[in-house]
Amino acid sequence: MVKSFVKDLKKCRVCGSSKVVKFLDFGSMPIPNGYLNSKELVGLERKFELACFFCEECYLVQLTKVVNPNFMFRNYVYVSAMANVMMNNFSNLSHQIYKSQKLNSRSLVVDIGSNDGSLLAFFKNFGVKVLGIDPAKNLAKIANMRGINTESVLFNLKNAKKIAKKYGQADVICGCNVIAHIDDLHQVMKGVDSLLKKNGVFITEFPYLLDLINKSEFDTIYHEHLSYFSLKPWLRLVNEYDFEIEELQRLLIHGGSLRIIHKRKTNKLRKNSKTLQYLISLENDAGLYSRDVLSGFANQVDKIKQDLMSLLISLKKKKKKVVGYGAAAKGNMLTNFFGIDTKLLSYIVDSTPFKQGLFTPGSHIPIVGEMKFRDDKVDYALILAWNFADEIIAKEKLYRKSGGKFIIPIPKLKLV
Ligand code: JHZ
Ligand code: ZN
Repeated sequence: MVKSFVKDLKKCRVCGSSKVVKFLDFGSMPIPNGYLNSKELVGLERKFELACFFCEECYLVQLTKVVNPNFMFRNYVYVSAMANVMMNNFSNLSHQIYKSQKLNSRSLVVDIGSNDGSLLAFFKNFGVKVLGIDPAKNLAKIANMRGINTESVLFNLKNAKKIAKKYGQADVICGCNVIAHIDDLHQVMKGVDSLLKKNGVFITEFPYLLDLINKSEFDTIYHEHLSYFSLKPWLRLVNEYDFEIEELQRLLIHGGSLRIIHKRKTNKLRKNSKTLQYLISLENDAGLYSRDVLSGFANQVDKIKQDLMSLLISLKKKKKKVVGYGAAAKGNMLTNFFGIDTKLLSYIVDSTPFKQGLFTPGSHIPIVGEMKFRDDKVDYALILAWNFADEIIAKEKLYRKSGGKFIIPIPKLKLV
């Protein structure tokens, strides 16, 4: 039983300041991965306020309404292994760390938010010991079945201590696309601090606020993502626990992410990042430290809405068959915020077996497998998982050969 569905944060989750001000409001939205079965379509569907706040003290962009993680993540249908781009990214990360850290069969790699064990499977292939941590019981089960030892718990100091006692301290701790989902960032850092060896590395990847703003990626703002990091607030957080950034890499994944490699200040092998100050200056130029500049983001969102909605409405008038492609969480944000339902999109294609047969939250659009799409005569497919547009377009060559067109909504409306 979920005790309370939403908690209201009054202070910044990094610096504790109460100078936290709203700059963007999306109204009430369903949870982004809250897919429904046909019976649930008629029942009560919970919606929660979705608005972005800016901390005037440390510049963290964040949500202050925190939907209970037990409600949001218990039965999680998002599976990392569904996109090759993700797998290539994980393969690249494991290679980089295996080599730079000179890992061996005695080394332990822990992954926070390990999902189906996809990242750890790469480390395991190198012969290192691995441990996944993920509160989603359904995914931990899949990971354990494929031989990736996974503890199904939330990551916090208490559980980190238990894990350190049971498995020993880790040489490497990864947290990819998970830190932004955790409300109590100080618990994460305390947990990392207690579980990581003296000379260990802590690696994180998250969607980068600079890309979100520059490329109008408003639909990556949803209840699961509680923080939208730029480097100043991130650095402030990790410095508090005596970690420093050794290396920063900008990744194309998820519309633009950062990979950050941290070591303890006391680690004698630590080097200083060469790009940190450069990126901070780019963030400053882009207005990420100014509420007024961030407030202008609403206009970018409006422009995307107008362009996309007028296209979809004109296609409907012309009686074209239009569907969605990729039932991503971000797609649920976009369809709900723009008011797109089955009148405009007949269905959404998705390769994730867990999602097929279900309906999207709020917009109630049915999700079908790729075979249905390939059998149908579709005129236009709106790529809701626009971050994987290249992979999807390459996969669906025949659709385009037979006259089908793809619509890419972000960063700017494009037809291919
Ligand atoms: P995708 C996820 O968000 C979830 P989402 C999470 N909240 C997070 O933080 C971000 O990532 C970063 C499908 N697909 O990854 C698979 C096809 O059907 O963009 C997925 O359902 N065919 C943890 O959900 C969806 O698209 C394909 O060929 O917004 C993509 O979802 C490909 C490539 C994907 O993330
Ligand atoms: Zn702050």
